[in-house]
Amino acid sequence: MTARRRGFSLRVGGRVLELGERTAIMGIVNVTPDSFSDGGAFLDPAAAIDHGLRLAGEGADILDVGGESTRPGAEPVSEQEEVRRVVPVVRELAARSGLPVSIDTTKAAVAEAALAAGATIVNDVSALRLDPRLGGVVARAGAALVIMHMQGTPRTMQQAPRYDDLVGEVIAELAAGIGRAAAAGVDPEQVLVDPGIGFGKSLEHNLELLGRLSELEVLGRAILVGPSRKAFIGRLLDLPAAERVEGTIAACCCAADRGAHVVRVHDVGPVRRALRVADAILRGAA
Ligand code: HH2
Repeated sequence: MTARRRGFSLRVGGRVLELGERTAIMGIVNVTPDSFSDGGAFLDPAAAIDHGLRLAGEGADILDVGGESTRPGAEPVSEQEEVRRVVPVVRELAARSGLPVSIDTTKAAVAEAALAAGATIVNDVSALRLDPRLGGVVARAGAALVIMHMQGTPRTMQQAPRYDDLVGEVIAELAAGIGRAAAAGVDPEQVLVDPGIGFGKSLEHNLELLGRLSELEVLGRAILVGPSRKAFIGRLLDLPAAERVEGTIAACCCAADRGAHVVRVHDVGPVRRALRVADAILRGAA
């Protein structure tokens, strides 16, 4: 165990995913035409499946499949289209990757179809605020649930994000999300929390949230964070999304030091290698 990380056991299908000993990696599989960093690259199901299998080979612990971009100003996708994009990819990756598959969606119908196809984790960037049926779907499946903080909606969130007490407000809203999950019958042990890097946050907000990540431990849940290739790194380095891997690694190592159990990233291989070293140092310091 690292000095700063409590252990958690997530039930994912018939298996248990142990979190805490080393930093787990959620590899991103975007089956979209318009994601901010890799839109269109894996819209074809065969390309998305190959990509997911490659991330598994590079050391991912979870594969997160998404069919709708959440980038600022992205066009909404219909339920039917999102199901059509993600279900074949979830089915193949659940059967062939050997890893738990997560479905990145805010919609109950999409989650239901993905869970039936073999997903065991639901990653909801709306923290159960957008679809009142989603919590019940997660509860009935016995799935794990990621609850993420977002100020506003993807359409408006980056217009003028402001907080009186950033970390306090993020914690309070995540606590409300945990409450919504419990009210829907989701086992609290199955819930992870995420401060939502880039979702209604300025550069300074993102840096403060990553720097003070360990304060989320008061929620008593495993912590997931997604800094991968995001605009705050681009702002600091003045580089496009494809050239933000070193910045992503720096953010992931800082997050691991501040209690992150899982990092959600595009560049699994480089982040895995970096975290192996970071985790060894943190374990030695424990
Ligand atoms: N970030 C994105 C999407 N889903 N889920 C969680 N839990 N945390 C995050 O930080 C997070 C997320 C945005 O990244 P990406 O999927 O690459 O982009 P897009 O939404 O444009 O597809």
